[in-house]
Amino acid sequence: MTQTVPDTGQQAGSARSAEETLRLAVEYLRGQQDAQGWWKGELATNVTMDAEDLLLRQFLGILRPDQSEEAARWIRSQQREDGTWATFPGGPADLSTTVEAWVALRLAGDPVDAPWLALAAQFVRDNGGLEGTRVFTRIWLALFGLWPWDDLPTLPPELILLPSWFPLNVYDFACWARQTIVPLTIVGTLRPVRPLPFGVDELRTGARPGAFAKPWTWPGFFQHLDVVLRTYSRLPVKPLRKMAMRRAAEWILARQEADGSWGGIQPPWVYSVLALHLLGYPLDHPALKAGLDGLEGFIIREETPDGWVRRLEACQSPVWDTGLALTALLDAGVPGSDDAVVRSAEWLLGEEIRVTGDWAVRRPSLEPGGFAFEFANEGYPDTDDTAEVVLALRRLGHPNHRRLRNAIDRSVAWLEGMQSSDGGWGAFDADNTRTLATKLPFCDFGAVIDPPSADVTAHVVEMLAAEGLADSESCQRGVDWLLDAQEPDGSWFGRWGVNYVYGVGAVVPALVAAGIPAGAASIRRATTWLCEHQNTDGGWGEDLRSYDDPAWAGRGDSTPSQTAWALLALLAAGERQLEATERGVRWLCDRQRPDGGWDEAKHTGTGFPGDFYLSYHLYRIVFPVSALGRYVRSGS
Ligand code: R04
Repeated sequence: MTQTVPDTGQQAGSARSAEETLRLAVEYLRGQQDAQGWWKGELATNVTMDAEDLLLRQFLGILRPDQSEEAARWIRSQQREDGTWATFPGGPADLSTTVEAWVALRLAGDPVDAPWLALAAQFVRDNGGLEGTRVFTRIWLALFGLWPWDDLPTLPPELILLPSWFPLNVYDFACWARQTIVPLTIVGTLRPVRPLPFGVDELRTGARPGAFAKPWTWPGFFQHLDVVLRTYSRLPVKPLRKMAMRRAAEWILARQEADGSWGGIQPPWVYSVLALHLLGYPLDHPALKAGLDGLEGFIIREETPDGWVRRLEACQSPVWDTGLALTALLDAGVPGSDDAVVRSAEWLLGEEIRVTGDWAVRRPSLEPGGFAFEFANEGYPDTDDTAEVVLALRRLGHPNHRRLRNAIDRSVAWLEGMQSSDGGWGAFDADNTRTLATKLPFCDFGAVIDPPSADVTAHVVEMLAAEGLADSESCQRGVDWLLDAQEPDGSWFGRWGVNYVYGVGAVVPALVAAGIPAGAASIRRATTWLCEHQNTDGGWGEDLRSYDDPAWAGRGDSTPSQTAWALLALLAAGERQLEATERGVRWLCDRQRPDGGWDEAKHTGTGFPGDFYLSYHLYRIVFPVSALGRYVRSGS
């Protein structure tokens, strides 16, 4: 985009200066703040959310025509040229997503011979059919009698009875998988079928399940175990089943959050609603009513030239966004006494978690503390949000200094306690590293454990160092973990952001903060990697395909957030004068919109590497503001 702003004399030509770009961006960011002090950008994912929203409502008998019409309009708007759907913009056709979108559009009344559905069906048949879709997709089909419950992996509700030391107990699963699986054990036991007025034969290949793998391999072992479990579930007398079902229901009810959600994320939420409903809870029962009303609060409606569209956010990110926005404003030089800063800090302090959650199963003597990602997720504070919020709050003088300090001290203690035995940090749990769960045939989608990652560990290390704890044993073990995790090419894997650029953008500032000299070999290799992966336009970008194909590591069209991550690393490494840094800054200045924001068409956030991606709509502003702020202020 060409700029029409007058030359400020900063650069040759008519380009906008870094100072002016920053000033406009700060104004834009201020304009995005809610009156209550928080920021929240949309969290975009893919159309399985919208398809499942319709399927849930249909199943419960509460689907309204306006809802299916508006969701269908959104789903159609996301269809690729070839009639399929992807899990991220610009991505390849995805079989499960295409099947779910096709079923949702049929439900909304699109005729089976509509050209756009015929194209999709052809793709599905040519690429494995229903038979090749993920387990979640086939569960949705089974609910409507379109797939046999018997042809799904069994997950018995008795799982909830296993003690936390036993292999494959529910606490071996990452919290997001745990909260999904427990309600699904109930659904998979009750096996409801509510027919639809249409079939899905257009999507079948007729393929039969393949032969069992050898019993001494994991796939084979679990296939044989499945036969045993299925036989058990057919026994007329199952001594533990009734107790297990009751315990599972209690487990679910005890974990509903103040906004009616479970874990603040769509899958546990939707399956918990389903499970309670199937157990006989009426839709006007307080738990179900809160669940369904709360879900409606995650709906975004928008008027488009084609009419209203409706889409469901998989999750909401206010605490994360507010922590990052506050850091960005402070990086830009906005004073701690500024009204926007004070209001956001005040709001964040009110979000501190003071009760224990599932994390206490692995750390029973640890005092509660920390922050979660969402408005309401008391059971699942995470280390990443806690580190980022502390990094922001600690820079403020607060009118009530004691209150701020106490919250920070509790967060620091909680984070130290949440360190895994190998020295790194996972996002929601300590030592959530048992890989047995990943071998279950049920778990064919997404990450199901939460082991330490470089990005999260870096955020915690950076925070400990900022708090003066760089020399503590906890921080030093974190540093060692990070040095150990560096890739041979000098980068770090990005678990929650795309991808190696995110890893480097998190780890380099952390290592430097923790006292590793900018000239150390590890830092040099990282900055060299960045310089080698800068685009010719001066920006950085990394395609989501980097998670599946090493050829894409560090490569892709430049985006504002990824360019900013690279700059944050270069600036932390003391490379302000480097030409690569200047060109990166120029890329941001040249691409800024007249209103002070940036466009970002790609997803740069990661839900599950390879399977599920997120677009945080605020990333395109908060990270450029931080990077430009640190650039401008380190130059004076
Ligand atoms: C960027 C920092 C993130 N920090 C906290 C993470 C918060 C969000 O975490 C999740 C978001 C998710 N969405 N959907 C799922 C999910 C899981 C998360 C999800 C869960 C289960 C299944 C499918 C999707 F942990 Br099954 C939006 C670390």
